[in-house]
Amino acid sequence: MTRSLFDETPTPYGAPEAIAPGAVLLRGFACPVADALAQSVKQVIAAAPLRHLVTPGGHTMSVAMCNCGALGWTSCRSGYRYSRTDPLSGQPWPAMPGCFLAIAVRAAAEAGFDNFRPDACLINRYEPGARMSLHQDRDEGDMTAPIVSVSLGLPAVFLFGSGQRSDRPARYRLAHGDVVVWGGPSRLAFHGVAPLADGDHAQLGRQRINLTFRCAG
Ligand code: MD3
Ligand code: FE
Repeated sequence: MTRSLFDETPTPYGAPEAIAPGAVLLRGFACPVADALAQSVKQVIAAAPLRHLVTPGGHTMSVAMCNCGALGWTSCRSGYRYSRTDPLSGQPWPAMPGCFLAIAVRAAAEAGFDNFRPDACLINRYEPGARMSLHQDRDEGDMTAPIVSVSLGLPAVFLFGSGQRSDRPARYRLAHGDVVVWGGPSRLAFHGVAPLADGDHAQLGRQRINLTFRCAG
């Protein structure tokens, strides 16, 4: 696997980019706090280990997940739901680290959402080959609130469709430190992630971590 010097150059934080109605891309926005975020991810997953959820259809997801905050997203026989406790331990999810909440609130404000107070953060861990097929996020209680996503580690190709699964999705490369705010008409758009290409990230190694902040309750 060859890597160009270009891939390792941190993305400079430029102007917010509107990529769809209600969707704002903040390239490199989390770069200044990326090390602190990665450190906090380690602490959270030490308390609530990453696990591969089984879909209600019986498939094991290639992405490994866990949660922090008051509510966590999990699968069960009948579908998906937000739960106050980790089904693996029966304990509440780890608290949302202060640096998580701070970057999510700042990013939302940058995109025009002034009172964003997420109560859930889903941590997704992609190893090479892991992917997420096109889906909508519709288990959250407050659909007027945006979802804020923070990418760390290896770059991924993010697929962004319209309101219909059948439309051919647009593709965006999301790299270390990139933040996207998905609100308004984009909140219910179909989206997914193409299989992760192998690589070795200077800070995170052979993986991509994605944090999504949600108002679930
Ligand atoms: C667009 N995660 O956890 S983040 C997910 O990179 C999820 O791990 C992907 O989709 C990842 O549900 C994508 C970007 C994202 C998150 C939520 C969205 C885009 C979205 C909700 C609505 C529209
Ligand atoms: Fe999603």
